[in-house]
Amino acid sequence: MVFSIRMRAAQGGAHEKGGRHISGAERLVGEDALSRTAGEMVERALHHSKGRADFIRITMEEVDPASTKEIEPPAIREYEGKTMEETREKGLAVLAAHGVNRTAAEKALQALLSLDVSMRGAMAVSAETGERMDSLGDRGIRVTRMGFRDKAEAARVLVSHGYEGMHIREALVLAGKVLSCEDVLGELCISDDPEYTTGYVSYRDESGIPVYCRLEPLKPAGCALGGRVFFLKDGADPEKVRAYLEETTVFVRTPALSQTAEITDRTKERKSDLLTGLAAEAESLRHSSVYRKVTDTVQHDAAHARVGGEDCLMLTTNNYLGLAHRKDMEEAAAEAVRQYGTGSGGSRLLSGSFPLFTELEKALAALKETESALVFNTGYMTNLGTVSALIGPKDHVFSDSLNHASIIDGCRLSRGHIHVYPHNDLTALSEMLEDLPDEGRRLIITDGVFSMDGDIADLPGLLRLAEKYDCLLAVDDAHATGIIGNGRGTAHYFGVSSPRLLQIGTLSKAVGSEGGFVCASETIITLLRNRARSFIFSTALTPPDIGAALAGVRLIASGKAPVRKLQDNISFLAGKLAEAGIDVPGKTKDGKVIEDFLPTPIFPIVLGSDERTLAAAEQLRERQILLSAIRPPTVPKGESRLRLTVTADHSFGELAYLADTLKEVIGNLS
Ligand code: WAQ
Ligand code: MG
Repeated sequence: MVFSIRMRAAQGGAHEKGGRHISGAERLVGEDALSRTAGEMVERALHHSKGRADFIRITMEEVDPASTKEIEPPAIREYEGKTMEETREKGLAVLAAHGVNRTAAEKALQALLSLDVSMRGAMAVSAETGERMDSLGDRGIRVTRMGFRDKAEAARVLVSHGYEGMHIREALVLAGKVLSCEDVLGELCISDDPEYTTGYVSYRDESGIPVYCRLEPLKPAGCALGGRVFFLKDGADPEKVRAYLEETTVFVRTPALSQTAEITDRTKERKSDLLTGLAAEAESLRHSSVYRKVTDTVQHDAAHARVGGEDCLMLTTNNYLGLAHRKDMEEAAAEAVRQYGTGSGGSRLLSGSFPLFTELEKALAALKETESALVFNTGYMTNLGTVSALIGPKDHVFSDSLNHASIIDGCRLSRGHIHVYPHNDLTALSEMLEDLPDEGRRLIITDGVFSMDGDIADLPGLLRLAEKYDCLLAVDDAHATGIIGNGRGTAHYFGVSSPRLLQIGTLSKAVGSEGGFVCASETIITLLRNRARSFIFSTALTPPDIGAALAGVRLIASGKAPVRKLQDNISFLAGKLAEAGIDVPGKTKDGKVIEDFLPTPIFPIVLGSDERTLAAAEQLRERQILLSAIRPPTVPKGESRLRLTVTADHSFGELAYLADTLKEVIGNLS
């Protein structure tokens, strides 16, 4: 037996009581799919981009098989305009070419665009005059009782032609049913989903075949106004149209997209624009202040490099301890090559896990005092794989607003609910946690040392919240491992540990090699080994990477790495910058070193505009000082900065020279 299941959701109470419409849906399903479908509809109402519904009504009704009808789906056409205006014009022209009076179509479009609340259904207008014909107000005609005959097959065919997502599926069915009504000449539809800018017009072509013409973009992104217009033949009875569209059950056959010539048209149309479009984009980047390029650089150690034929003092490496250019590290890498070759040849789970991996993971777990550890190929892949493995669509992740891009991307990939809390603001975070419904897993994630600001997360405070609200807590120690907490990172710096804590880090910065890692409980590591796709589907790092990483971790753990020297350089530079009158958040202010200054090697000198920052970097470059000009999107607009990183390889003399030169250059800026 087939059931019609309908959902209507609103915010601020029921629609009748003045609630704002959030979402509506209708499907025809077998009895076995009733409860699952109801569940999906509830989810959709609770997590809608227009807001969370607090009123949800679900109706289920068995359909009389004798009163059902089966129809062909419309053929799909595509039109992508360069501007919204152009696309709207195209939609009007297409309607006008197929029986709708041009002025009537324009009038209907204007009527849609001047609604102050979206309608729940469609308005019926005369295809001759554009005058509204029904008297159903905001409600309009609600097309219901329709679905694909074989929903899974229809979805498969659509997806295989690049048509993904539910919008087009639902719209094709609706448009098909509407065109199956004799009295309707065509339809115009704009989505009310603020993020969905594609709409369509539908009509019958010269041979009477129903056509669904997608129009992109039909409205500006972020606009929550949408609606539908049905164009009725002259003399049609709107009540008869309504009764048919609301009461007759219609099944739509599976689209046979391979047979429509229109698809080929789309491909042709797109190709001709593609290459010119890309070239124009690249060209405009080249002239912009956020243009990025790569330069050949030969590093001698962490402080000295030859760049473009010139010897420079370098303050722009994350090789904080200088381990990447040490003889003993190079020898460890070479020895690993001699024993295991130059490449791993496979994923860790297949053939790629040579024995140095086990030793390295043991050494990392010991360094961080956790049960277990897992190595990934890069820090970026570590965050991507870890967040997406632990968090799914029903879960919640709480992410500091200044977290690294790899964390942001991991959150997006997880498809969980993302809650961004203001930087290091534990009050705001606890309010967010307090407001959360009880279901789903929660993960709080933060940089340990923030990469662009050099400040440190309040890990003890975060851990208290994680415990109170039953969350996992992940700290990314990319810029903390080998540096703070005697080289053991943020957790050690604060003296905290917990089975709910994940300590993420990289092997590519202070450790002097390449890769990333997670140190955590055996349980978490087992989950990551089995679920983290960036781990599973990457060829393992190479023997020299791991040989060097193991040597680096051992140097740090044994106290033989120059962690102390790095700390001395950090406080020396802070003193010199204070003398030079250069403010560095968290380190110096008004010619003084801040009491309890942050012991991190990252010195952000915020200059404001991209232009000032680039000019300063350029002048420093002329004086053979190399540091990075950090601009949006890496940092917020208006907070462009020189980011200098001090390492253990710098001498006091060089740092003093740096402070003097900075003072002079900043003094010269307008
Ligand atoms: N019957 C009549 N009108 C409806 C119905 C219905 N069952 N459902 C929605 N509407 C009206 C209502 O006024 C909404 O405000 C408006 O349509 C837009 O509804 O190929 O998402 O559900 O990718 O936002 C077009 C797909 C998506 C384009 C349309 O409509 C594509 C969409 P939404
Ligand atoms: Mg919608």
